[in-house]
Amino acid sequence: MSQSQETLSNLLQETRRFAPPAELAETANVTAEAYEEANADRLGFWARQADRLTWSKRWDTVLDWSNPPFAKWFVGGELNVAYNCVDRHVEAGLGDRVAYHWEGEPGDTRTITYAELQREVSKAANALLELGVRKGDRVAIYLPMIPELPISMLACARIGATHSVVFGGFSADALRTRINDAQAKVVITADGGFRRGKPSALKAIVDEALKDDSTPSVERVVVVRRTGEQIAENPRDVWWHDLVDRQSDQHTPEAFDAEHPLYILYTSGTTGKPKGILHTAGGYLTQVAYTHYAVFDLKPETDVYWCSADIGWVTGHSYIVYGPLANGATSVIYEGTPDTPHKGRWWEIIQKYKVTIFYTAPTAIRTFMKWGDDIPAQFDLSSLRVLGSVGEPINPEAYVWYRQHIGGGRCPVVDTWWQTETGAIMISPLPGVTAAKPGAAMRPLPGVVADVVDDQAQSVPNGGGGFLVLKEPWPAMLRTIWGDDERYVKTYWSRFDGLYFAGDGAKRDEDGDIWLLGRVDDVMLVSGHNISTTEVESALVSHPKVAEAAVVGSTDPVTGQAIVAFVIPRGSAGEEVEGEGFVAELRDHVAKTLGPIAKPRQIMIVPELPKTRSGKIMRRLLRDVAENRSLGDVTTLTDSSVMDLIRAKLPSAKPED
Ligand code: 6R9
Repeated sequence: MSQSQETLSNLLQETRRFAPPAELAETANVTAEAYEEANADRLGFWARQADRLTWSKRWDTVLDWSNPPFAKWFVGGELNVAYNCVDRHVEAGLGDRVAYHWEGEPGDTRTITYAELQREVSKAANALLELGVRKGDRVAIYLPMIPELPISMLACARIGATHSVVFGGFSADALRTRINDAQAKVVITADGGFRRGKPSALKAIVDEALKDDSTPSVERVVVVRRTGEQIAENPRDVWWHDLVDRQSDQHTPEAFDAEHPLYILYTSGTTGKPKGILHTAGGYLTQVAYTHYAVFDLKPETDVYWCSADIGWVTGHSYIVYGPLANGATSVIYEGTPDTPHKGRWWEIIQKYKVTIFYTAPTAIRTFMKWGDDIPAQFDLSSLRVLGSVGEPINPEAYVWYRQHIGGGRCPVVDTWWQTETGAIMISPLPGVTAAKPGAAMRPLPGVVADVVDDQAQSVPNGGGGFLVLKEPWPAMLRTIWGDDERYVKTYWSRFDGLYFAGDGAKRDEDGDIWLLGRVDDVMLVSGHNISTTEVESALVSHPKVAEAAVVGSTDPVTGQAIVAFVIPRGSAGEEVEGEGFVAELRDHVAKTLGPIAKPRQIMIVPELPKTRSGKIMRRLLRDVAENRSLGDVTTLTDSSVMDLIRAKLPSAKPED
């Protein structure tokens, strides 16, 4: 990035700091010494974290990096991931501890202890074996947020089958592509799940994906009964309750190699077919367990932890299933949407289960800001002690709102940067150590080596902007793209020699702390200045009447690209937001916050923004709108009618000077 990026970034100065509460700092699981310890001996540090797990055979070598970028961690070691997540806690006398408080959207609940989880996972493992699933086979899992989802994942892990969870909101086409790429032998699904008070029809989508022999690898489909809706039955189908309930609840886990494939998870990206990100057993479990313990300061005896993500995304894999269970945590799982049956549902869940650690995404936080402060205020959230954020850069205003209105001003907020590919959290404050800045992911965690570099791969000085890279391999790193080593090398390791390129823009502030600026494809070039969408969006969201903003660069004959903003007003802003006055006020506000160069050419007031199903803003579609093109691929949108709502707003939103 050019020098001009620096000038702009420095205008958005953040002076607020939130030091850890004294009590948390005193009792924190991880202190500042961990950074020094890892710096002094990075591999020794990771070996000590791996020792928190139970291995059937200890490794000989911590890392084999003789054939980069193909890493092998804990070479020669053997373990069973499901044993580590379940059985060992039961053996340690913790069988009565709750693993999951599950809350269905209609209000039905299920509490599962570690002892019950051990029986359920064993039965499901025996069922998969009966269906002929063996070590190394792939199993596709297409389930709603019900207990059978983690149970199925753990059953696969237990017998050495590799799971591929496909998010329940994906279409038949998306499901078919993923099943075929992984050559899945079995599909586990449900008749449906509950979303917004209605049963969804999952099984019909599976039938559509599998029709006319278009997925030849699939031998059987296991169907969980969740909604009780009528479904079409097929000879290859078997009901979960017919198959699993009659199995023995005893199963002896076998140890697998540390590099045994644990799961494949597809990321869509902007171009080409989805990439099957491959994670393996030992390194992955080591890092998710460590980061869950360190970043959330988990005290498994007393904490109640809730990550609101869907298990269909990597956040759910690492921080609902593998990390928390490896640590023997008690977690909450919620099936449905935050506004069913009312907009306080999440806060009601926190109050009910006395949740102490809560992990969610900026998109959710901004939605709650839009709905108004009075909603969380109706609930008792005093049990909370640590809050986390993931998925997108968190705008400083959203951060402060989250801290204040959810955390009561007393809970540290950890902004955690990572990716499906990294498997685990990489950059984040530590709640008992870091004086966090709202909007900054701060520093790489102990054992992680990250940097911000320019296009010549040189580290930028403090105050500079550039590309985020990872300089050393880490235990939970992806091992390859399933079936496509060449694409793995090309996508992540070719832009900078010997460095992992994350695809994100970042800056380093005057203190050396890292701020994420969004995907590099989203950076705008205005009159020769590189301007990050994230910074303009944060400036807009810092206006008291703005709940959410998305910014794109639109082709402009004069400036090359011009900034076009889409803005959702806050719930309380009411009528005031209609009309020219408000738009002018916002443009001035951006000019004051960031400088005149960042003033949007055009601002459109819209009711919704297009988001991917994991909650990330789809700027590509907004660029199509801004440039008056027909829309590109909308299949990953949560709700495609959002684009019609935005289009309907267009005539009134005329460009200004
Ligand atoms: C975990 C997850 C990865 C991309 C990543 C980045 C964005 C995630 C972030 C963040 C800024 C954070 N991202 N966390 N950007 N601050 N705390 O979201 O994985 O779905 O693979 O997305 O998400 O752009 O490159 P995934």
